[in-house]
Amino acid sequence: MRQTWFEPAFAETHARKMTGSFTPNGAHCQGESPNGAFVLDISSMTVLKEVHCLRMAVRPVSASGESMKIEHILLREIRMRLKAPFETSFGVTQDRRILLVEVVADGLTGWGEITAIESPSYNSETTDTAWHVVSDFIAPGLIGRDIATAAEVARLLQGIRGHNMAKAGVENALWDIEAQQRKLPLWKLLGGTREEIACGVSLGIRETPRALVDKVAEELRSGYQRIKLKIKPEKDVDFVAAVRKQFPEILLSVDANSAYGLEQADHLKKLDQFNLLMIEQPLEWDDIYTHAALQSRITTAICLDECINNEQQARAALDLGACRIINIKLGRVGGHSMARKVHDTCFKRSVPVWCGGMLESGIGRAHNIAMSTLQGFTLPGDVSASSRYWAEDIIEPEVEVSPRGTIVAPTAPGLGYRVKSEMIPKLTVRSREWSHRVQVSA
Ligand code: OSB
Ligand code: MG
Repeated sequence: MRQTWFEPAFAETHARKMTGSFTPNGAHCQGESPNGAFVLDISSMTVLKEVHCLRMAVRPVSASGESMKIEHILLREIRMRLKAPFETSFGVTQDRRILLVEVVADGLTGWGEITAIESPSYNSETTDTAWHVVSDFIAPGLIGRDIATAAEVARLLQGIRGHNMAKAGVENALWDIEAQQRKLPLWKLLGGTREEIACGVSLGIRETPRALVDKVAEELRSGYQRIKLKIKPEKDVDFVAAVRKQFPEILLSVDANSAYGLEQADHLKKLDQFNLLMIEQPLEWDDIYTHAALQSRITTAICLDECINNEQQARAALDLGACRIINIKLGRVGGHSMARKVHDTCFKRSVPVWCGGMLESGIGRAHNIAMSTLQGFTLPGDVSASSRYWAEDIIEPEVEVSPRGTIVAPTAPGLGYRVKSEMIPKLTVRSREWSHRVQVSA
């Protein structure tokens, strides 16, 4: 039998009730107690010194002594129309089919948004695949479970391969609940330190360079700190040249959403003359390796978006020299826990990160704001005002951007915005719910 002492914060959370033995096994501690087996993930904790006998709770409790019993899960599909069509290299979107996840645990309600889009053209998930995976695997796997922290959800769902966006919608709702339980704004629970986050905008492809320049001027008047232009073959160099000529000093970047191949490296190299902050995801959505070859041929920093689905892939990309910046999207990496791990890995290596967007409703946007307060988010994100997207958003207050191009992090516990539950039924086209006693579907 060996005993381990953990940092005080860990002792507070787990070291209360039981005695058991354990063997450190990679990032995991496994053991047994009178109440059965337990597994502890110690990857983010520091073991100070080992002694004889491990004291811990088998049913883990949170720092406040509470746990979250997942009593109810409600999955809804809502329809929302963007104010204007948004064109990327993979298509045009205007009518969003958004999945919302509402979870009740210990009497508190938390909200998450599944950021999958309608077609599998950004990554492999869609609104419908997420509906399927939440309905048939995630919700049945979590309902009735008792967890100490939302950070445990990822491990509970690790047997479900992929489907990060579906998982993130559910995990993030539990983060909202945990923050409410601890009476903290979510961003503080996550360890955020920025009270104000820097905002940029992502501009869809336009018909002409002139139309694009006019749009950029409008966004700059609103105060946005960085402009990102969507590009694709035939709608790239001339458009970027026109914007750069008109605005020589602004922070400017481009996003190709995998529209090019390495054989177009010489063409992409023409973008080097425009002093861009980055070129986002020029090559295949799942090909880290070839981005390394491209990065060695161009001077503009590559930022990976689609390619980075977890911490290991972030490490691989950085080790290979496939990018110099990473865009973190909560959905793509599977929720706040993994987003924070990707952030921490980048921060340790002094690699800047920023928060990407998926044309979210206010709920997803509020989660993005919380994540963006972590210290490594040093570049302006694609998190912009509700009114850029929607005639009316589903949260209150709506997300507003200051004339300095920032969003001030909310102070209320949890997400920090009220979900306008009176608005949701009107937008809902289908729903399904689970409770820990009976399964009800509608
Ligand atoms: O690649 O960042 C992307 C929207 C949908 C799918 C992919 C992307 C985007 C955006 C929009 O760029 C960002 C936003 O304003 O939400
Ligand atoms: Mg992108």
